[in-house]
Amino acid sequence: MKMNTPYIRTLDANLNRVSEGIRVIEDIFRFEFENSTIIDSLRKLRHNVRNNSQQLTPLLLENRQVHSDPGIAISMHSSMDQRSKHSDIVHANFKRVQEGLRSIEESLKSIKKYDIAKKYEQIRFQIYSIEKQCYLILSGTRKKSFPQTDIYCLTAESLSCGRSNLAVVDEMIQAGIKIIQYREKEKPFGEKYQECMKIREMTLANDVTFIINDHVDLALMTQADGVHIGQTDYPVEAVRALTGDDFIIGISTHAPEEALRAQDSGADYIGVGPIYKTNTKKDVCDPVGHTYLEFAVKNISIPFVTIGGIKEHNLHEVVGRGATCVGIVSEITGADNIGEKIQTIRNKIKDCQT
Ligand code: TZP
Ligand code: MG
Repeated sequence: MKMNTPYIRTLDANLNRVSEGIRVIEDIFRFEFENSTIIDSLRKLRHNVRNNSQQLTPLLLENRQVHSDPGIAISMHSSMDQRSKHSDIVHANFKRVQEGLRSIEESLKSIKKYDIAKKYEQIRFQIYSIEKQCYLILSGTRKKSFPQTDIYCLTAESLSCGRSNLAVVDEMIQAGIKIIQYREKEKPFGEKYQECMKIREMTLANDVTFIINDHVDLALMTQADGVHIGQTDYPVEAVRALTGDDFIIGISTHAPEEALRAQDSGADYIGVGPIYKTNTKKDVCDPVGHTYLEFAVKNISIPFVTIGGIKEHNLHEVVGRGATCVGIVSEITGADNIGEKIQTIRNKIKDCQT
């Protein structure tokens, strides 16, 4: 097919500009802030910037004319921008990335590649949301973030072989778990409050992120790190207005549209599931299977927890498909030896990743 060279060259230049801009920000968050959540999100987007237009690579290279580009001469004769602070460099590069993405979209539309243009529009929206997260970190407003970890544990007293939530949480912490959700549907609020106050103490002392299921009021009262909500709960934006920015909000999702919406709404992480049939959650929808997990692995740039019916025996199926953090309830709370079970699961995850 005959292609319009100026649009191809614009596309080529901006794909490079966007990747380079993302890389600059990524390196600052890698070496200066050591923030793995931001690094992972940016890395994923940078790969998508390349992969989404892979089919056009030969065309882009054939049309590249570095020496006759007047933009290069102008750039070589202009003085270097003076940016000293990391925040200035990050800000300037986000703008560069956003402008580049917009230009990519327009070029793709001009050569009638509408489907690919849509993918870059999606990346631009994701970049807006990561820019906000980076800003909050740089300005010192945000101190909490979803930890980089392999297992997300949840409580379930009725599935804990007679052990209390507190005893189970203690074993999870001793086994090195880095994030725990308090999920308790049966008890009166007064009791939940007392338990969460105790768990807050235990998790703070051990640098464990503490999330409370369903109840944003309980999470705020007990100074938990965050709340986990469902699709039919209050909207993420409304919860955020109540909690402020230094608070983790997670939301369960069951389909690609829900995941994309959650990401745009400023959620810090999503639940992806239920992958398999589970009896732990009562109001649960049918299993979503592996296809939705594969979508999330490819397209979601915020952290996500793969959950629902995950056991030692099927772990390899989800980790093999790219799940990096698994949410597990009954397989862990119901284990004879919780510490040993966690270690076994952890080893299996590692084995699948190598
Ligand atoms: N959200 C989606 S499935 C689920 C939750 C809380 C329950 C998962 O429990 P289990 O025992 O690991 O299947
Ligand atoms: Mg809920």
